[in-house]
Amino acid sequence: SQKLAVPEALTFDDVLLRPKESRVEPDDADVSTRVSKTVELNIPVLSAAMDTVTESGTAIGMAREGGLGVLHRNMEIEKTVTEIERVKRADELVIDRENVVTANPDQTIAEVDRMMGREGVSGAPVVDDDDTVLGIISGTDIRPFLEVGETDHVREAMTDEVITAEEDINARDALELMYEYKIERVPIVDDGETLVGLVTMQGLLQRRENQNAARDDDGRLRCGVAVGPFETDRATAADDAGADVLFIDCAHAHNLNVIEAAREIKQEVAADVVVGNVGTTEAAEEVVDFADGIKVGIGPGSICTTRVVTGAGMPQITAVAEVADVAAPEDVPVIADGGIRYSGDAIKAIAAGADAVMLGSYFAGTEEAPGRVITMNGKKYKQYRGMGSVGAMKSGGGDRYLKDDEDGEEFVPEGVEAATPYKGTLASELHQLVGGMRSGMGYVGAETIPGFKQRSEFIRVSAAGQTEGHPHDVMITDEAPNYSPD
Ligand code: RVP
Repeated sequence: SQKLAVPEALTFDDVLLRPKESRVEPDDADVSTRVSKTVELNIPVLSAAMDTVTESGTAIGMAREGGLGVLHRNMEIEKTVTEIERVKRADELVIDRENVVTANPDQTIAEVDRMMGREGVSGAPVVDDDDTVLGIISGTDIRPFLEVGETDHVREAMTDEVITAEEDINARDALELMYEYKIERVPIVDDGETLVGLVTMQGLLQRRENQNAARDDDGRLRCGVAVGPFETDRATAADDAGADVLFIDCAHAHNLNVIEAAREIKQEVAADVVVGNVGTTEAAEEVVDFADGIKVGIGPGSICTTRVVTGAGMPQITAVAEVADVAAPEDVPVIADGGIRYSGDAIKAIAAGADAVMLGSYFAGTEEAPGRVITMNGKKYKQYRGMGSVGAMKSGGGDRYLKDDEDGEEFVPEGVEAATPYKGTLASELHQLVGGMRSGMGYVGAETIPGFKQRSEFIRVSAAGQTEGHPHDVMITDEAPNYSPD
């Protein structure tokens, strides 16, 4: 039958990269990339928009390492806005007035000591009721008073010759001031006296440590945000709050209503708009004219049951390649979303044509991911669930899978709820992931991501070849940081 003359589609385990002549050492591989038309990253990695993966903690960690976190949308719009603000403020040079902890000249030493402890700061500008800067008080100022004069006032203990700066100060000048006057914080003032912000040594050092961070033109961390295709309100609120990239969050974006709605959102916002998920040439052709990026993945996710529940899906290597064939000539970046278990999968996705990869399960076990650590049989885990699982849909994400009935009782889920081993910090996970990808570039002899996409070639792996590729015929005695047997 004609019906059975079907094409073959491939996924990660079906292929390997053909090793090629190389002079590229992994450390020399440049992994910077574009996630959308105007947003560049220093590593080609995104964390998934899932309520057990990305809130502001993960997003801050991702951006500091050079990647991008995409905030999930199982939250009120107001919370989306505060989460974006947290990311945007995290490494800001000048802390805004409303976030500066200040002291009052009439507070006692004991009071100000308690307040600084509570707020987690080691010093504070002293201001009067009109926010005029009168002095600055720090732990070192109050220590001599603490034993003898706890009831003395801040006014007596503070340093009243304050070094201040104007709002347009840059990082280098701020650091110079601090070294010159041996101070830890510089109040930022308007008209020479009114407090409008604060620069701290701690904040400056933090920024220095994250040389590779993904930042916007104002030096703030990059932040991605998932929005439903019909959530124009969330899209415009996120855009106003400073989101860099909006991700139209839909399990099947090759739905004409979804595409129309996504086009409307694109008209409304300044941020880049990534459209997804799709997995075919035909879907890519429908969106390539307006999307700033296209996200690929129909059913590859570790917690995803779309393929078994609906019978539909596309093995991920073929899906990425089909979309990239349409997107690349139009200069639209492609993101491979889901199914990545190892660094090798991630670099294979890039070889297939992706500019960046998105992962959920890989990061769900990190400290930064939302949720508590749970202990089962003496081992530590964190919860990880599909956004199309019953649990996630009950807390608001139902429309991604368009399955909730009127009263939300009879979900037909397309995801499961699970636990994933607890893994430690996001930075160490990213180190392994990106390190493995760099090594893959070394094996292929490519120094950049675009070069790698050009130069890489796949070979097809048999079942026997697949077995050979994993540790075999041995009993693993020590856990490797980047490999665990399935
Ligand atoms: P993985 O990295 O394999 O854990 O996959 C994560 C991806 O799975 C997400 O970015 C999303 O595209 C998809 N997902 C999220 N929820 C569900 C579901 O419930 N089916 N799928």
